Amino acid sequence: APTVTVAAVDLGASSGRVVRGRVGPDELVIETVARFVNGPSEIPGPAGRELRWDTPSLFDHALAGLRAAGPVDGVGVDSWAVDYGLLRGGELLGWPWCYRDARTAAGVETVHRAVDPAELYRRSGLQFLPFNTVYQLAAETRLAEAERLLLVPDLLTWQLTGRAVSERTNASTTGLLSVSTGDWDDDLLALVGLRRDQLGELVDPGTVVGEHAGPHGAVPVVAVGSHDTASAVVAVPMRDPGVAAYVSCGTWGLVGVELETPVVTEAARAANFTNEGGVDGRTRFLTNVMGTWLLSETLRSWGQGGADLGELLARAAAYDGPVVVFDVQDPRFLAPNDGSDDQPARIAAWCLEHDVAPPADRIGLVRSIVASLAEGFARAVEQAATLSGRTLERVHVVGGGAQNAPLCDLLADRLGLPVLAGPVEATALGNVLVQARALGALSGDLEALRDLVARTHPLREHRPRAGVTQDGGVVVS
Ligand code: LFR
Repeated sequence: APTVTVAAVDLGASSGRVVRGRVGPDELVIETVARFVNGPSEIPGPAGRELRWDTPSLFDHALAGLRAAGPVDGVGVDSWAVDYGLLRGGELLGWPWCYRDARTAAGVETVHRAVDPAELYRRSGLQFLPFNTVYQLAAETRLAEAERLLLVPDLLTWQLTGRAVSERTNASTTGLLSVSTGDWDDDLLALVGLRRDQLGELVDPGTVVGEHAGPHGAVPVVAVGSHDTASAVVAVPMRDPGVAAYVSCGTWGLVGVELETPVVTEAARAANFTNEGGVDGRTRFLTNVMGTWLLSETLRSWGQGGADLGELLARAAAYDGPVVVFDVQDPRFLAPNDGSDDQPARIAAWCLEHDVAPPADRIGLVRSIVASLAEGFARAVEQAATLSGRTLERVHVVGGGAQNAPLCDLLADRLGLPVLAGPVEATALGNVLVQARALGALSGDLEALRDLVARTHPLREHRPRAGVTQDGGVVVS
């Protein structure tokens, strides 16, 4: 099989990148050719501050990255889930809303008045997150005007090719796709006032969607697992998915296991586990844990951006003062900092409400966040095992969190299982791998793709430390 060179556009909530990958049966090398910051823009609206994505600028960065990547054999796009753009006459009807905007509360009420949450779960298999597209649409005022609704990666794919599709892994995060048929649920579409002809044709990862007329000639655009988490799970180097859990840790920590068939039991719903669509028809049985968002917003409130995170984490690892393990899943942490209320203040308020002293200083706070994330991840791993009836032997951590050694150590200690850290760029790798297979440079199932990752990317093993079962902190909840 020939070697191919492909470009992966990977758009995250806090940063985006364009990665060039060379892939063949024994080769998987990626190089980041462009990296740019992202984040919700706060713009004044009739009802106060609105959080929206400046996708025109974001896509301009992606296009510049594609030019910088030089000649390639394919392009694939992935991004965070649930958010969408509305189009009319080929133009955006305003910047896409960010899922962290508070407008969704009203949408949740509207939908749950019409359909019982237990019934919704049976239909879509999706965990309850207040920002699932179905709730956003119930709060959307411009849907009737729109000719098209495209999720964020499909929007860029449309811009590149002129073809409107709904890639299936990301479509599964809307709450509008049937977990049993894999097709849109007409009753739920009707409930939010969405017509099938407003949606793009459903396509599976691996489909060649069209061509992008780039500066170096026409290039096929390949649908990948366009939900970033779906791409990340492709590149989790699990040798035996039956005994491994994964944590894809970036802005969010997505914690779960891969299944052949969905689990839509009442117990799974109560634990807020989702059945999102994976590449090759697999099920991503996982739950959203708050993730490094807690850290990045804390740093942002200190006016520090991301620059000093490495140093702060190193100091936090050596910190021997009191550590508070708080509930990272408290919904108060979902919203961005605002003028009067930021993440450190919310954590302090949580502590006071639970009769524990808030962290005394910044290093103590960073350490508490790391310990609390590890606790949140550990609980989710245990739930994934119980709900799926599996006995786990190891946990993989991929994404930026794989670089956070204290986090991986605490997770290993708490679970008494080895944690295998890496690759950091799992999402981009998953994107590149699915393209390479679609273009004929690779063959085989996900295990074959993961084997290539394992052969080309060394993992760091964090063994549970003897006698350490938690962080020595106060566990309250
Ligand atoms: C991770 C992610 C999660 C999704 C959240 C919001 O980047 O895609 O999987 O729940 O962002 O879209």
